[in-house]
Amino acid sequence: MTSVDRRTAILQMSALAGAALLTDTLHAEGTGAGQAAAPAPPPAGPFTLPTLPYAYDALEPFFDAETMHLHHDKHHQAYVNNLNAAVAAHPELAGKSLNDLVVNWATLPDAAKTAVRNNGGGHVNHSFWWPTLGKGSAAPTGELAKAIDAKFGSLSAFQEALTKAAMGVFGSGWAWLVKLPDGNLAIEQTPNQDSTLTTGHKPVLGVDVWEHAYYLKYKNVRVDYVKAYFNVLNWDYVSGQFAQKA
Ligand code: MN3
Repeated sequence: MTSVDRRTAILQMSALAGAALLTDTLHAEGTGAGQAAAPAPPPAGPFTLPTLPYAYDALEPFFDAETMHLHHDKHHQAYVNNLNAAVAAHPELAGKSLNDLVVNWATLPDAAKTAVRNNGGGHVNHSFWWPTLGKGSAAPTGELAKAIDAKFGSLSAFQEALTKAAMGVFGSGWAWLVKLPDGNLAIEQTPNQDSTLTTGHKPVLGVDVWEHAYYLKYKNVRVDYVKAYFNVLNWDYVSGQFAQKA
């Protein structure tokens, strides 16, 4: 049908059915009661879910495969989708890097702040986190081993301090080992999906203490999950990353 034919057909239909039909149609569209379109899929970019750098069952029995599927494929994906939706809704965010958005979320327009803080934070935190897990060596090496000993006295004292911080997060959040601008190590907590990058503190490693990270396997016993975390912390990777950081 050509466009002229289509217009003719529409005019004929209008003439036959009269203004009442048109009014009904408009009314139905306005309320969503007519042929409502399915919700638009989230934008596919600019941000994308990184692939898990090991198999979903690679961290068994400490982190179970079902939790890893949900955590990576659903929770992390949701942060990515919501961040992409925020960027689509706020053209002034276009072209900004993930780090730029997360570091500067507080300077963004009010309508975009919360979405970027929560979902940009969720994306940056989880993207950082997955590669720090795996079954590497049982202890830090090189510069990181020296720095942990210097700051905490021993690896076990550090583990105790991080566990205490993880247990002390009220509700959902993270406990981190960070490198401060002066080069010193510190343990910090962030609520929700706040990132330590916002305060200029570079994460070295961290433990996600949102219930989505452990509830299927560990129920309400967060301390057992934190113990398990130390069994899947990839010290080789973390030590290598630390040595590379300026
Ligand atoms: Mn999580």
